[in-house]
Amino acid sequence: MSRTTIIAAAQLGPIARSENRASVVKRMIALMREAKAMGAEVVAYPEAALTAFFPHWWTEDEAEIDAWFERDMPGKDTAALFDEARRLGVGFHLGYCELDLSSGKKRRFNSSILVDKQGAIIGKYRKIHLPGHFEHRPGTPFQNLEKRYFEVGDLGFGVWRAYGGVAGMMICNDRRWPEAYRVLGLQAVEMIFCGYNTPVHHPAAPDHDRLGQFHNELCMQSGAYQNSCWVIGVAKAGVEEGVDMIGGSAIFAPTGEIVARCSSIEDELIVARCDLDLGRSYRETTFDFAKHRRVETYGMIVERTGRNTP
Ligand code: CDV
Repeated sequence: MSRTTIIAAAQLGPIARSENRASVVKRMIALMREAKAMGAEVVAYPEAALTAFFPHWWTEDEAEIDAWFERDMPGKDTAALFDEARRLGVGFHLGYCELDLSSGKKRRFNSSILVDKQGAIIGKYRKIHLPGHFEHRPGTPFQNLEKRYFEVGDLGFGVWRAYGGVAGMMICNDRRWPEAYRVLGLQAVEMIFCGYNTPVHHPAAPDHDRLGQFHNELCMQSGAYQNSCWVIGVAKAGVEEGVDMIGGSAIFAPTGEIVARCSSIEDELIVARCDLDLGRSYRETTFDFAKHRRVETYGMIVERTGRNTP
């Protein structure tokens, strides 16, 4: 019996700094309904999907920073998304900024969750590879202050039984790091959800700009292929408060092929019929980890080549 899950990626166009969460959730619900109409079992939203991507701006005002974060999930404005998921019987993946007060101390994370068809949260991930810088760089056209506004995630890369298979998550910059996929691959992940906010311009290395979309696809194609899994890359796209974002949301098969890709930089839904057994022929041949991975020799190779020596 084939295991097929219809997966939707709901790209979001720009979100204005002044746009409130209720308005964004309304946009997301419209995409969720479209996903349901196309037979999707799960719909994926981008990183920090509920607001404009505020790490592009410097502020020292604690209350202003906190206002970009969710204290509760679901909260006042996001409850409607959970209610709609339950009503339609569609699961979802959501990236959001999490304010965690549970330890009595304020902790901020760039997080994502998996929600099942009954509207229950079944998995949470907190972004590990935070890009950008901590200090104020007022001379640049925009900043990436993720290192300032978020702590490094403390939940590792986990997997959950969801949507008929084994699901995992990573967030934006994580997708550029092979170890993120491999830790999930070692847990036999079958679908990886990855939301992102990626500017076209890279202030620290403008010569990389022309390759933004190429690198976006390169890392997700290879991550999918080398770990025999589906990857759902879903973007915030378009010009958001003066920052041009690459978009290019796509669904990657375990073959490394792109099977669906957004063609706009606006709110747009793509859907793919994902055969979860497609990964099996790779997992049991080329990428049979137990048979072919030789971790015990890798340290020797690092020593010999001198890579990573301080
Ligand atoms: N939100 C991100 O993690 N963005 C980074 C940018 C800053 C390079 C990315 O890897 O796409």
